[in-house]
Amino acid sequence: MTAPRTIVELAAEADDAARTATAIAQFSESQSLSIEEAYEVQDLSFARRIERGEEMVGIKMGFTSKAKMIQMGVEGLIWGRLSSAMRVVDGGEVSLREYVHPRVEPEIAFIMRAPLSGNVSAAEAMSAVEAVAPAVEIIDSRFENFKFSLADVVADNSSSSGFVIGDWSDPHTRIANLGMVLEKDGRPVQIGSSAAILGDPVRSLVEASRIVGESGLRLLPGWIVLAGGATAAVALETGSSYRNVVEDLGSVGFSVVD
Ligand code: OOG
Ligand code: MG
Repeated sequence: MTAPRTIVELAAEADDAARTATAIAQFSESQSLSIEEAYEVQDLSFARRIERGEEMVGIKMGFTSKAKMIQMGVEGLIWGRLSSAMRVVDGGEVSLREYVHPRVEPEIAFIMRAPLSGNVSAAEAMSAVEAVAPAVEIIDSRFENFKFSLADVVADNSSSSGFVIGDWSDPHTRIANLGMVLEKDGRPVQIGSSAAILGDPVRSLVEASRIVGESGLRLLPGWIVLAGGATAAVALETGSSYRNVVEDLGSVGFSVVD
């Protein structure tokens, strides 16, 4: 038996895998990892990005819809950290070479106006929001075959790897039940509603406030919060383009080059 790797070693492994787009074995296959330890791995792994000059620009919520939990076979709300280097401009291009096995999912994004942390009501959460927008998240598990336990995925920064934000709308725009269509090359490949995200994406923001509060953090002004995929995620293919078309909010997307 080899000794279990330390949190620092796991953080380095997760970060190297993401940086070099190389698949690794699930941590939980060779050692036990609590959810708390997994967030420590995420924290230290993200700190390596900061050391390389990336900036923390927000957070993403995960498994806020049934569709996502069913697709991945994992349950429990999770969160991950977004960095400046993960942002892709609306209409931009991504290269498959930068990822292991990337997928795209349709989301709703918030941008914060005021700090938020701990237990808040939906009204309190929304009063801290500057604007809302349609978004797509590019997720990429660093684990082989996109398979993981809840602790594994948390340690892997909840599969965060890219995100694209569309035009911002007034925060008073009703977002509780908007039609969302993920298109591939102009054809629908996933159809859903913002109501799939915890019944209303604002509940995801309420959960984000609570969950980061538990880690002693606050959502900061200017930060982006991704509410979570409304449908199952779709694998990216070279030469294709993807758009999330959201009723009343507009659309956002990108295309994939080799
Ligand atoms: C984990 C990330 C989940 C979401 O929106 O639910 C997520 C994964 O599916 O790899 O981003
Ligand atoms: Mg997501």
